[in-house]
Amino acid sequence: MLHFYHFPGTRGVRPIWLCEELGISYDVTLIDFSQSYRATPEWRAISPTGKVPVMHDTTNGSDIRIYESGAMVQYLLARYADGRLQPTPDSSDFALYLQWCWFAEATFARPLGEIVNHEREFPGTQRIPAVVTEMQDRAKVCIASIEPVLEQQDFIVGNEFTAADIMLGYTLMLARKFVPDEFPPALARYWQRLTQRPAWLQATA
Ligand SMILES: N[C@@H](CCC(=O)N[C@@H](CS)C(=O)NCC(=O)O)C(=O)O
Repeated sequence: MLHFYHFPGTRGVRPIWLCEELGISYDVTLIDFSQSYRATPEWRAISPTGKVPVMHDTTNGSDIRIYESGAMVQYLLARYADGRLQPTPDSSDFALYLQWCWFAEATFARPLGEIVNHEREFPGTQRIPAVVTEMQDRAKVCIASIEPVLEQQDFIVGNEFTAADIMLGYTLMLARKFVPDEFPPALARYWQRLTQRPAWLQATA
């Protein structure tokens, strides 16, 4: 059985959405997302950095526990997807598939996550608007970089939905929240395409 420690609206959406797309069963423990709970020895024993998500796989007697949402996506694809939702390594799309998976978390989600942290650590009048604007600008560069790609195709790697769309879809959820501008047209259509998928609706319910 697959088990996720999760909190709604956070990166656990990615592996849960993937399970929904693949028809894999799983269960979820919703954790107390307060900083005080996440600092407890009990939670730090499960998640040493205090973050979510954490995945625990006990399928067939295994006892595998990991954090990092992208690693969970990769693991689930390798173990349980039978080749679905990712191009094969010999395909010409494979390198771009990897690029977009990493871009979603390492480059695009980074300034957005820092906005979350800034708002938490510097609430109210302590908030430094210029710092937030600089982080929003970095996210806007990412948005501008994917718009021409999505003008040419339905999904980020081509016309087929892949797990790179799952990686990016969650980041777009953050961008919607923390970047005030509307998405440009092709990205807005892509966002609609993603958020109409039954698996997305289930994962974010
Ligand atoms: N790269 C990690 C990031 C994990 C992460 O930052 N999780 C956020 C929620 S989406 C969190 O727990 N934030 C609380 C904190 O940073 O203390 C992943 O993809 O799993």
